[in-house]
Formats: sequence, structure tokens, C-alpha cells
Amino acid sequence: MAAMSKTISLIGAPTDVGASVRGAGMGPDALRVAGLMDALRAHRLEVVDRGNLSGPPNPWLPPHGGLRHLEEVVAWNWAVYTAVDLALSEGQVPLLMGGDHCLAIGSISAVARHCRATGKQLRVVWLDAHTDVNTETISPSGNLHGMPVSCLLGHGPKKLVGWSGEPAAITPEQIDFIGIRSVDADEKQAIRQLGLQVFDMRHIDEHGMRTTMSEVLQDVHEDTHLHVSFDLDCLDPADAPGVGTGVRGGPTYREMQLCMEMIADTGRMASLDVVEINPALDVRNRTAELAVEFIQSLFGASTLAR
Ligand code: HAR
Ligand code: MN
Ligand code: MN
Ligand code: MN
Repeated sequence: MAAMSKTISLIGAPTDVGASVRGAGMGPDALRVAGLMDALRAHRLEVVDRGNLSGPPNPWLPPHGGLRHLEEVVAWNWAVYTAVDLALSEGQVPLLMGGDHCLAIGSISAVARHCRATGKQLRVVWLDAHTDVNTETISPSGNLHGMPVSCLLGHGPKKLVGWSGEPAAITPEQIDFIGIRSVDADEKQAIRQLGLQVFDMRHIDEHGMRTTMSEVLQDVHEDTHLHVSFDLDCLDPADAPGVGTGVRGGPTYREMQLCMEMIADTGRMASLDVVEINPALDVRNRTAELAVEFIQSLFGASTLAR
């Protein structure tokens, strides 16, 4: 494959403050131990590891006003926002290593601001078993990793909304969900009201991954900045046991590879989150190793033509 011109910037955010299961804070090191840097370099990609961000510890408290650990989630996301903003301003491709999925608030807010400044069209592909469209009023858990999409759409606690410089970082048309199979009752209603495009497992069962991804990527063009938010629980827990909220019935290994390869083929992926790897629940780092394989594919490694 041809060398990609942009340097990939690895940013570790070792926290699980947004989750209900402890352990995702060890995700960044699990990815490093699984050889993420060398795997990308083997494909002649430039990679720098910026190390881990720092932030408050997990106080492990019950929800307050429908939200758990709001202050800690704000602090971690601010660190992520700053680091992703810096990487983008230096012309790099930020690869956020979570950490739980609440961190997408900071990451995508920074990307949205960058796109506005550079005139790029932002598109987000959300790979997940869950839609993460809860709010503090409808969430059954109060866990902020179930709410990042709402915050990005402008519906969430004030402290986590508006970071991109606009009331909402993205509009519902800018995000597509893939692999969905667990949506809470009120969350379903929110999805309908917002008009979100959810390509759930039923859609993939009926139409296949190829047709699904063709639909998702059809309006990606040369001015598109494609952001991929990859929650490892998108995969089947039989393949990826190291996640806190696994749901059976995910895409197969080959379906997921095709998804990644079709994203790579666009040549427009310019930022990436890899979240929810929980080494405390994993089996011999299998989930992190699988993540490394899929990340390689996202950067075009398995496409023979390149
Ligand atoms: N929907 C559930 C909640 O809000 C669980 C979703 C969070 N799980 C994640 N994020 N890993 O995708 O509590
Ligand atoms: Mn998620
Ligand atoms: Mn999930
Ligand atoms: Mn769409």
C-alpha cells in the first residue's frame, strides 16, 4: 500500500468514569501491548505516541441528577478535546485510545470545530452495539458513556454541550450508526424524534454489510472529513470478550473487516476513536489484538490494491 502522508497521533485517555463496569481505563496500554504502533508502522504509516492524558480518578459514586461522575467526565473530555484539537492543528490524524465512550464528546467536538474552520464536511460513523443517545432524563443507568451522541447533538448537560463553538457539534444527518442491537425504550423514541439513521443488526442481516456500507458512505466526497467512533462492543462478545457491556449477535469477523475496508477505500478517514476495551474482562488481550487488526484495516492495510 502507498504510504499515507499524514502522521497518526496516538492519544491515550485511561479512564472509565463514564461506565458502570470498571476496567476500560486500562484500554490504552492494552492497545500498546497488542502492538498497535508497530502494526501501523509495518504498513509504512507514520505514527507518534503522545502518551496518556491525565485526569481525575474514578470516584465510583451513584448518579446525581441522572448523571454519574459529571465533573470527572467533563475533566477527561476537556483533556481529550485539547489533545485532539492540537493533533488536528498540526495536520495529524488523531487516534484516541479510550477509555470509555463518553470520551467521544471531547474528541468529536474538537473534530467538528476543526471542520468548521477548514471548510470540511464532517461525517461520523458510529460502530457500536448501542446508539448512546440517552440523556440524563431518560438514561436507565446515568452512565455518560450511554449519552455522548446526545451531547454532540446539543442535548445533554450544559457542561458537556457546545464545545465545538456551536450549540450542536453535529446534526442528525451527519452521523450513521452500524451494528446496533441494544437500545433502551426511551432511547428508541429519541432516535425517532431526532431522525437518526440507524443501521441495526437487522438491517445488516437483511441487506448485508456491503449494501449497508455503500449506503452509509455514498455521500462521502473529497471535502469530507470522516470520523470513525469504534466501540469494541460493536463486535460479537464471542470474538471480543473484553468489553463491559457486551451484547451477543454482533457482525462476524469478515463482516467487520469489510466494513473497515470500505471505510478505508474512501480515503477520507481523518480521525478515530477506539473505545470500551476492558482488559479486566479480556482473555489474554484478545480484544485489544482484534482491535489492532481492525484499526490496520481502517488505515487501508488489508486492501491489496494499495
Ligand atoms: N444504553 C445503556 C445505558 O445508557 C448502555 C449503553 C452504554 N454502553 C456502552 N456504550 N458501552 O456504547 O446505560
Ligand atoms: Mn458506545
Ligand atoms: Mn457500546
Ligand atoms: Mn446518512
